[in-house]
Amino acid sequence: MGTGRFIAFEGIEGSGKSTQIRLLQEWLEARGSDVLFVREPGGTPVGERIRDILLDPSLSEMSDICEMMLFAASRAQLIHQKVRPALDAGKIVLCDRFVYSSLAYQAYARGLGRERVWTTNAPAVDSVLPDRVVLLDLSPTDSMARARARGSLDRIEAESLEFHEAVRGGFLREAERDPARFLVVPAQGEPESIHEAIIEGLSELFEEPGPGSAAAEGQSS
Ligand code: T5A
Repeated sequence: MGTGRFIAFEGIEGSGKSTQIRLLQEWLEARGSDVLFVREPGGTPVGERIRDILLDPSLSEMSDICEMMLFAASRAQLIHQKVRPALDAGKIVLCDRFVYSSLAYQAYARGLGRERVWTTNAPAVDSVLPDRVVLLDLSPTDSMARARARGSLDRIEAESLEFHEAVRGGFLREAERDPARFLVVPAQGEPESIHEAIIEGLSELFEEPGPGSAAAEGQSS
């Protein structure tokens, strides 16, 4: 992978991912960073068409396996067309959801199993894993209240409270498996204070290499 930085935001619906990504992007750009924002499913012309199918409430007959593969297909195109080139160009990529959403929703909540979902996604991810994953943790009751306040629910938002509990549990299990990669941030409270917690949690990713450090001298120790 290139010299850029890859940060994924995860969490149940309405946990504030878009809000926090926007705040982080503004903060990074004010410091002169070159930032690419992408979202899943979607983020490319191919992926946005797949997104329309995935979220269409009229397609309730969609099988769980079909759903898993469509998310992976959108992801494959995003990595190929946007994420890998941006990382190779040294950009900071902020991604609204990534493969951990497939683990939480399809492996845990749908019950397809972690190994099957991971194996299906391996060629899509193509070894491009985020440097850090910001998990915005919110209760499903609060999440659904925020989603309903915005209007009609999409195909996945319309699932039961138990489903969304299982999704939240799935994310927390993934965070426990990989604590060095995950930053778990409570998603209650003012957006600005959540933003500050994220900046603090990610600070080592944005530290400038000091003069004389290995990174500054181009060494790869
Ligand atoms: N999915 C996705 C899978 O099943 N498998 C996969 O592999 C992938 C990639 C995507 C759906 O697909 C599923 C998951 C999803 O069901 P989406 O429309 O992209 O659908 O859904 P979300 O990513 O969940 O997007 P949302 O917009 O619903 O949630 P966000 O981005 O987390 O939240 P945000 O920032 O838009 O905020 C939601 C509302 O809450 C308010 C905002 O103003 C907004 O109204 N808000 C706050 N309110 C109070 N306090 C705060 N701190 C707040 N922060 C934001």
